[in-house]
Amino acid sequence: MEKKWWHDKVAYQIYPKSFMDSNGDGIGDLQGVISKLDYLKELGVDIVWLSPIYQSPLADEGYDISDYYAIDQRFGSMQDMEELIAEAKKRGITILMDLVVNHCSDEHEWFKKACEDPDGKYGKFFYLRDKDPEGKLPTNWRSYFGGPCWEQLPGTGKLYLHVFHKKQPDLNWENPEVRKEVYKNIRWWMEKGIGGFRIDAIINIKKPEVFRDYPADRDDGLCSIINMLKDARGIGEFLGEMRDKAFKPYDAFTAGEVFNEKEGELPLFIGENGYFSTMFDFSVEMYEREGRGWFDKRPVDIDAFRDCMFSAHKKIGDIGFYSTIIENHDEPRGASRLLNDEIRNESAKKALATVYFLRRGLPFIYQGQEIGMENKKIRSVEELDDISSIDAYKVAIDAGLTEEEALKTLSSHSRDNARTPMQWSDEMHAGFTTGEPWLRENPNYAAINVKEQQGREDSVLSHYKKLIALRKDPAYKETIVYGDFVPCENCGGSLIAYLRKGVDQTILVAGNFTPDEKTVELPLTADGRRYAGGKVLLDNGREASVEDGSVRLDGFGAAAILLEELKKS
Ligand code: TEU
Ligand code: CA
Repeated sequence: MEKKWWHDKVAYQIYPKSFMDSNGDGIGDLQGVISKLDYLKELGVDIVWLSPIYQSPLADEGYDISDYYAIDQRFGSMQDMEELIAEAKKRGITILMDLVVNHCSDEHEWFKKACEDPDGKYGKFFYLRDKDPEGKLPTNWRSYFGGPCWEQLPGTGKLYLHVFHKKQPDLNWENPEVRKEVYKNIRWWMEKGIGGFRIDAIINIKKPEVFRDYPADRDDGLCSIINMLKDARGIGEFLGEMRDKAFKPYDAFTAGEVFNEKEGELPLFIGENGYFSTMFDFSVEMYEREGRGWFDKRPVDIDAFRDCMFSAHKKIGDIGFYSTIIENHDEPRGASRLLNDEIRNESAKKALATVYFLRRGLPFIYQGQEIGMENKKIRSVEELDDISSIDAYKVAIDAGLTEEEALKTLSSHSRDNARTPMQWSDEMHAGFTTGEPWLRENPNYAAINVKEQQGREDSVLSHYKKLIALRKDPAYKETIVYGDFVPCENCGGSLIAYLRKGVDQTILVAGNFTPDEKTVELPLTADGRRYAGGKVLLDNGREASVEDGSVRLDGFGAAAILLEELKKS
């Protein structure tokens, strides 16, 4: 595999609205981010992905952009943005913007002009259809956030398509003018000195040639939008063009948010000369995908997590580099989702960090993950901010769940879980703001916060620092970044173990997610011998050792161990 500058880096996702508020209005902002750059530097972060900070009505918290060339004043100014890029650079940190171009906001100038003149230039920027006199919609597709994908184009006799919220009209990528605008914007931001983009919801830009109905899958008579994605062919033409015209000239780093790519498409997306540098490994999300709604998601435990991880590596092999995650702004907290109530302790959180972080791929840490932040209990529907969660609540009630049951579902799945204020200290509002936070903080901030963990050698935060340092250690870096991923298939329940095989060294990574001591048999060496022992490079404070071909782990133990081969007799 051709080596790239970003392969050995560590990335961190910031959700600006919830990261740090600098002026007491309860909303995180760019000056807040700047004030925490030293914290990120000390942690060992090289790449920062900023969730959207463009001008936006914030209907979907910034994933609905009304001006791609302006910063929303709640987050700051363009001057603040320039300062952030420059200050980050001084610390060796590269900034990634979020590229949200499947749709814009209904408050974008293009959409307003389309309403004024649907048959004119800007009408062609969107997917418009004439309204049927009988009121039948063009298709029965359900938007990701609930309800039909079609909405009346204000002031006209037409409908427009929105695969997400109605305030997020889909841009018509078939129109070369739209693509030209997108590429122009990408180049404009690259000129500002950013390192590249995380690319939002990109699989949705290609629609099928023929718009048709699919069998309804819920009582609302609608069908999942995924059906139309399956019929869409030829996304590669758009993505290849974007790569060549916008990314390549700047050698931009790009991380695609790709769900539902088709069988065999992985090499096209992130192989040599792929459309993107990398894409996220969403195998856990794909595993749990809802049937009838969020309440119907398949629970993920440690064994499911391990199986997803192993199959993802099998699938990607040497094709490219995944970006690895345990959470992001759309998911519940990794520690809450993957560790059940009985095992959610600091050792297990550090074990989880270990097994995900030392995989092959580019690790992304989501803000607060590094201190083991957890889901927040949702007490009432009024507390919900996220549009997707509000819909999921309704879907659960319509399906016959009680209010209590529906809220329980939301407490485990709501996107708000990831969006509560970052927990900096045990001061009021977790040290996030001196005002009233836009979203209630998790009441556990007195126990879980950066300040407390910074001073403690055995904290989750200290463990992340050690993981990052190990990944960058010249003695092991080559193996951790490029070594093969060899799963220990016979791990057993609630255990995860794999080898990273480099040119001349093998590192075992293992985690025990039970309170009891466990032993896992290791695969044999290439020439059929057992591993004799090993040097612990990192552990989570619990004991781990290798002897006679197996690894022994304390309850909740996790470690990275440099394996020693038995000398040939
Ligand atoms: O998410 C895209 C996506 O595929 C969603 O369906 C995601 O699975 C869902 O939000 C889970 O509830 C991206 C962004 O990450 C998300 O925050 C935005 O809301 C969405 O695009 C629209 O821009
Ligand atoms: Ca603010």
